Amino acid sequence: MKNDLIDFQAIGDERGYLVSFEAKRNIPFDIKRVYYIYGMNDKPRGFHAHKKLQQFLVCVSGSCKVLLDNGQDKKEYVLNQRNQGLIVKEMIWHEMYEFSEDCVLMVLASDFYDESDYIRQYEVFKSLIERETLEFREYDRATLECSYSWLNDPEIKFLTMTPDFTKESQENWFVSLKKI
Ligand code: T46
Repeated sequence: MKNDLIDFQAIGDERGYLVSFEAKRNIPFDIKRVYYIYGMNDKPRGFHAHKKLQQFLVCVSGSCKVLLDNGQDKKEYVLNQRNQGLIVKEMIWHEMYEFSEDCVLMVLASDFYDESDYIRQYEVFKSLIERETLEFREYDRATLECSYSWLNDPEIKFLTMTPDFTKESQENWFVSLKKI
């Protein structure tokens, strides 16, 4: 998974630091909502993905860990820099945990709160990801030749309920496809 951490310029002088976020300038979406969570304990939060929402997480006080999971790879991030944030795009499963006592996690979001945008069951998330990554291709002769060994693999044969077949019967079936 590519690095989703973004560093921001902190403008500092003898009075302290200032960090600013601007929609579509240093934040890659229009900001429609800002919220923050605080007073966390050892109970992890998150455990969902959003269908369309994009978010940007900044730990403005203390620290926490965030796990991002795109359905194929998982990556853990530590948020403990005031001038660094984590992009959480749509269809990314996220979990937050190991909050320090003083943790305040601020979130910039691309849309208003909408519970119907949430996917809160991991199995549903996984099946939606798998559907997105399915690739359709022509059933050509190369596929036919590969499929002979796939379909004779005992586990695949069992799972797909494929009956016994010969190369010749498979060839006849393939030729018949062209007539449809
Ligand atoms: C994320 C982390 C950091 C609202 O009414 N409005 C809102 O804008 C939000 C975000 C939540 N809620 C309600 C929905 C629930 O009844 O507040 C309750 C707690 O929300 P949730 O269980 O989603 O809280 P977290 O901390 O598990 O997750 C939230 C965001 O949903 C999530 O995307 O990144 O904060």
